[in-house]
Amino acid sequence: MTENFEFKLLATDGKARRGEVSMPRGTIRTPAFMPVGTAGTVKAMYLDQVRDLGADIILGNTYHLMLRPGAERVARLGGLHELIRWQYPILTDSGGFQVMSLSGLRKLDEQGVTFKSHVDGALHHMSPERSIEIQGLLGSDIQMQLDECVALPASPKEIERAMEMSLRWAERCKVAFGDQPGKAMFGIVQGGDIPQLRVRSADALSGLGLKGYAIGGLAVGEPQEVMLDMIDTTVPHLPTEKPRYLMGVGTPDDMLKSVARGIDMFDCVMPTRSGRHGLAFTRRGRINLRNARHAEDMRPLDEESNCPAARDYSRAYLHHLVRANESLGGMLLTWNNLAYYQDLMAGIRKAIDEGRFADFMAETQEGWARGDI
Ligand code: PRF
Repeated sequence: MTENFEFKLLATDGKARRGEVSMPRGTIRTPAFMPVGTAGTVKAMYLDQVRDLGADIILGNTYHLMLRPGAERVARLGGLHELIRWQYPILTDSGGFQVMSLSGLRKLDEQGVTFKSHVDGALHHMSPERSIEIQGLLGSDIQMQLDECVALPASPKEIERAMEMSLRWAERCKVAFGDQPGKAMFGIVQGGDIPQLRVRSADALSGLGLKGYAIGGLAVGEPQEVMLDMIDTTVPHLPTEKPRYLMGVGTPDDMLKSVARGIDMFDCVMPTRSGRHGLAFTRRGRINLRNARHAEDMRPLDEESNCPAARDYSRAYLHHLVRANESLGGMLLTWNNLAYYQDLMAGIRKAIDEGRFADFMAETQEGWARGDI
């Protein structure tokens, strides 16, 4: 552990990177998956469990926490770490993306975004400076710039306007964040599905000398191939010695293919949200526990897993819990899914260390394709 925010590259295998992000609250082994703890909870999980599965960092959301319980209140209560009882690093998303996907009525201009709360309908304004202030009040270790993410497909003009404004907001966020040695503020590359705009965004952000760089505006409606092309276009324009975070991605397959292209960090609601909806991720692919074929299947999800949810409960029972809408169904499947995601990342890190990432990726994909019956 260190007083400063540092990124060390430990090994590379092709474009895949194995590294460590160190900061006062802990070290993040990369490639890393960050479970999403939107509103101060990784839904349906105890944080002790999340930690035990191998999470070095979790994500929180500015948008949700500013509305409820409120950023100033969280600060009075001792900060987010203290409130939720998680002493390790927390990354907070800046709010812009959630405003666009969740809030009612909203207006976006150079000054920031004005929006109606999805909680009580109250009007709020968030500028780039206020987003950074809120993330500071929460006590976030890795803060994200305020950006505008455009859903695809979109017109080139619209994509360019949002990307250029996000760049100006990055500069304002950098000034607002100032110099905080043990913490970091990451910039976010935008530019939709247009290579020249991605390059322009990555070059300009790199010029700001930030401590880390995210790629945003992907997994927003485009085919996987387009997302991968945009990663290939962007990565060479980001500094080698800084961590790279692909926001809101993804499926296990998305993560393997993105690590192969030089991505270090991921977050996604997929393992938690789809767990609550009855979907299990396993070494043999996805299993939808709602399906009637599991009703009398006494096999566990994966008898070789270290996770009790995968190893000790029958598919018949999980099927029953999901069909009966019992909380335990969502809890067990979320546990299984986060265990699977963290085990996958651990496998990826080990493979890169040993210089066999390409083989690991092929074997993992073969396992999914083989299926489980
Ligand atoms: N910007 C921010 N958060 C995000 C995204 C983005 O573009 C995405 C896109 N996949 C997920 N979360 N600030």
